[in-house]
Amino acid sequence: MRIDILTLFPNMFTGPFDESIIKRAIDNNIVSIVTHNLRDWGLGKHKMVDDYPFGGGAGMVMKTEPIFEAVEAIKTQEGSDSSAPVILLTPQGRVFNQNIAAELAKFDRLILICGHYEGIDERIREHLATDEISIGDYVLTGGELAAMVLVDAVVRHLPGVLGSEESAEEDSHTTGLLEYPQYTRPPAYRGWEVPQVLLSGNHAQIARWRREQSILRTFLRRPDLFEKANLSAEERKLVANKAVTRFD
Ligand code: 9D3
Repeated sequence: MRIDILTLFPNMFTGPFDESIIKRAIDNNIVSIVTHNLRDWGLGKHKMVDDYPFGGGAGMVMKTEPIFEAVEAIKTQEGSDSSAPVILLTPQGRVFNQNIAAELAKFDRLILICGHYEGIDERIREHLATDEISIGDYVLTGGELAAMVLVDAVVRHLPGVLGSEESAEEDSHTTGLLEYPQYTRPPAYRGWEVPQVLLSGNHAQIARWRREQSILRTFLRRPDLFEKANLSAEERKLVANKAVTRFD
């Protein structure tokens, strides 16, 4: 997959993509992440990329021409795949989630546009972007961190990025439940003990305990996920019997 990112702050991307799993994916040629400085398509000798809003008001608006011309130039680089989604990161977009990440991972090219300043000329939204994505209901200073979040979540889905153990583990997220508590050595630290069942070696019992913990934890912390979770009648009863004791 190739991911092109248009931004006024390309340096913001160097740190996060130069570590750990994303770095390995890049080194293994599973993904190539190309940042482009929008300033390179800026207008005039000042390389202008933003301007005052028509109708007045506070803040600056990102200009249309640099972004259109940047996307058109980028599209012609390396096989002009015109089916590549052009994704605008914006607080007004649809809210990103694991399903969207999996869907985006199926494309062999993505083009991301990071907004900055108070906004972006509406014609970019209307005539250039094919998708608009927000990463949640809080205000960032720009689309860059949102683009990094999106890239990280998408790249994890590409074949060969995760080990077989990790990708199997991903299924636990697809069950729609939160993860069970994990422990490692030592078995006791400052008197805080690891649950006995995990030291028992009884794998059937361990599996049952973990499933139960996942269910109870999801019920208590994420009622929205619990409602949608794929649970047996027995498992739902378990919660009715056990979880209530927490509210006593
Ligand atoms: C004055 C109204 N503001 C909207 C809440 C304007 C505004 C604030 C911050 C417009 C853009 C931004 C910068 N944020 C993003 O570009 C952004 C974002 C976000 O702020 N939250 C969650 N997801 C995203 S994706 C891009």
